[in-house]
Amino acid sequence: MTGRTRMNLLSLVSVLAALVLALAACGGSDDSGEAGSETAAATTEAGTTAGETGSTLSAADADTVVKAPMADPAVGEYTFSLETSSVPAGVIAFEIENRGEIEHEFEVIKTDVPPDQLEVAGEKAEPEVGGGVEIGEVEDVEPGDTPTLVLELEAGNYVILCNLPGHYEQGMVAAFTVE
Ligand SMILES: [Cu+2]
Repeated sequence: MTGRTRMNLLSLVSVLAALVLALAACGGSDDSGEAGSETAAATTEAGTTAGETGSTLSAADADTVVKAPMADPAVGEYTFSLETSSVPAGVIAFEIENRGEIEHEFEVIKTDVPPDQLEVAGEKAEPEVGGGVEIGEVEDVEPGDTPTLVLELEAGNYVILCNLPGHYEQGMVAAFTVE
């Protein structure tokens, strides 16, 4: 083996090693950096379009299940009757049930604005005003429908509301706290 060949072999080895390292670094940052946001987006999208459990999280993943009837006739058409208003952080499965006579929505917003103080524009609440962030929702919940919305929730203050025209203003909102 000549000196020149050995040099070439050595540099080939270091180029390969550098490539492997670079690939490993790329893979690693993708996994840690974007997996979380993709999960949240997929959940929101599935909840919005299909009105069913998110594609990446299922009810089987839930740390906590919260029965979440809405429009119970004993309370009123424009109401939520959440089983609990406070849960530990983690994966929460909301078992929604429309017990009323008209269509509603189930929208989860992370916000520090109290539920009765959201801004209203036209006939709708503007829960993003004041820093609110929509975490997930199920639209078009018809009477008798029982969709499950599965979301990963971090600690903080949330509101759950129905934002069909006029429904928020008639009181269709509830406070929800994640500890
Ligand atoms: Cu409603």
